[in-house]
Amino acid sequence: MAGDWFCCKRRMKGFGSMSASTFRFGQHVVKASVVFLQTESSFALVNRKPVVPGHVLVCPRRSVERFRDLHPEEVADLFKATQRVANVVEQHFQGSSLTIAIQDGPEAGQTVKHVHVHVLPRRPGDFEKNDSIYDELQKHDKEEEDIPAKWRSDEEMAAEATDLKKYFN
Ligand code: AMW
Repeated sequence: MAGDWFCCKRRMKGFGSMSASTFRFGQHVVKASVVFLQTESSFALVNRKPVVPGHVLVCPRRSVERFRDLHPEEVADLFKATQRVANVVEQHFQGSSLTIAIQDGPEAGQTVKHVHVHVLPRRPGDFEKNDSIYDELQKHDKEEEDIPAKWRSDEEMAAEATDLKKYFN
């Protein structure tokens, strides 16, 4: 049964929640303070280097690299969580549209080897050319761009996660 499969998987290596205070995000270990939603098999975190205000990430708990690696139940949970998160960040960051994207594999711009959905609130005129957001997504976390000096502080990220958590209580 799918339910049995899922219960077993929860106890297996690779499951994203490493402890009560940390989550695995590919090669990264992120503090629970930056995670603002947890569901059965997914979690959502704020971004250390957002492309626009409110640019957040939704991930499966199980740390798998490619979208094809997800079990159908995980896909369903991931997209249900993404829909909830998208509604919240659009409202909270006064967006009027959303860009929702997965960079699935290195040639698509993926740098973190753990499936993640980018959710970005959009506003009129936020980019001179609307689709430039995809160029920005591709390059914002490339090596030369992704240096600690450009990351937000733990405190700023935790404060944003605290604000977003309130919508899910
Ligand atoms: W990819 O280019 O793999 O589609 O996107 C990775 C995303 O994860 C980027 O938006 C990047 O800023 C973000 N990111 C990477 N490491 C962390 C981290 N430790 N905490 C929060 N966001 C992160």
